Amino acid sequence: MAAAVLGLGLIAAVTAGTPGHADPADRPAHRATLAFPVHEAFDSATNSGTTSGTVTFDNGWMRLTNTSTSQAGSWQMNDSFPSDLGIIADFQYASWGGSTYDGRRGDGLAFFLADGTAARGTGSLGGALGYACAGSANSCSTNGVPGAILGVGIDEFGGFSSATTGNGGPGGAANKIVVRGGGDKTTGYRFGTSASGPGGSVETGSRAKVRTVRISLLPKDKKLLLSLWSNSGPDTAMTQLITDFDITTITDQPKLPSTLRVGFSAGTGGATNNHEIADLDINVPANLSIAKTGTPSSARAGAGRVTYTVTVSNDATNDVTGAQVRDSVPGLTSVSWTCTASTGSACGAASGTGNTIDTTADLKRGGTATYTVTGTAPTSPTTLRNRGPGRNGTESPGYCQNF
Ligand SMILES: [Ca+2]
Repeated sequence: MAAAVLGLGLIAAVTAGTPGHADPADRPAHRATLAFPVHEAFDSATNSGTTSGTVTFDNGWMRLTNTSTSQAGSWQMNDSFPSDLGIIADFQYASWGGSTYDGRRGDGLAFFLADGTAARGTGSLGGALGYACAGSANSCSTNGVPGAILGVGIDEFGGFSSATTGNGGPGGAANKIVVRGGGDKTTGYRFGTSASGPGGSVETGSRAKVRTVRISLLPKDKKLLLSLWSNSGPDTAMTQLITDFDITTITDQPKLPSTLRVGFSAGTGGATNNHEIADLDINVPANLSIAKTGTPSSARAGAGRVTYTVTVSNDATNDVTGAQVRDSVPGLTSVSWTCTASTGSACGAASGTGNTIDTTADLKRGGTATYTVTGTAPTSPTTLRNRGPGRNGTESPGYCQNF
């Protein structure tokens, strides 16, 4: 009897965490140390953070500035998290409805990180986006966010690149995503790098054209590597705009504190816009891999029940909660599976049936979840191969979908 080659190598998608879709009531919103994943919907003035400056809440959006001139506002989470974990943050923003100065609306908004022990506060208005210090060329006279570590400006007007922002810069440049380093009072906030917005713009023009930005920050070999993705509106692809920029190379960059908080800020000057955040998800990066182990990669047709195992492993980077495990089981029928986890880790479900495994696991550093899959081989000779987007889930950082 001919052998039916069963493609037992698997298509697997392993996603660390599933941000953003569960009921916020299920989320740990307020703890001394954040438990990941974190979700903040900004649907109410009562939320997981504290505001300063011109912040209001409106129909599910946090409005950091309205369309009045010369404003700045900010929000910072109440709780902090260890800085050695790295983070992946996804947020949704809109910038719209303002009036122009010199032909452009503005100024922009920023995602930032600050020392978890620093006082909260807002930076300078206008082109400093409520994050950086500001003043004259290469010199600051008004303060930035206290104890700041990193600011990523979504800058429609262009002032966040200016020499009069954050003790210097390459010069005003509109529609950029701009990375500035940390600082305190009038020191630091130096220019790091910038990239043009997707499609050459960063302004959404309306809430309906909300954009999603993903920022990943990964500690690696004493470096702190920042990557950034943005889409250009609903149902558009995420484009990677910044890849592994090491923020420790920025002039006057502060030493990394032991804990961090996430914040948002925005500013207006002569140019204005509503600068708004709809949603924030934060997770820790995890480096998951997935492998078929044991038992044959081919089986005779009519061989009856076939069993193989799939092991999902978490490396030593971070514990991960709610990692998604997906596997398509080709060729077999009457498929069932059971899951066991290593000590301290947990299977989201102990067992399941069907040719699509779609489940979750909580995996400690170095932890594993092992799926024992059993199905019935086909009765006639057939070549069945399973070709997928990747054999493992290690496409950094912990996500292998949506890119
Ligand atoms: Ca919201």
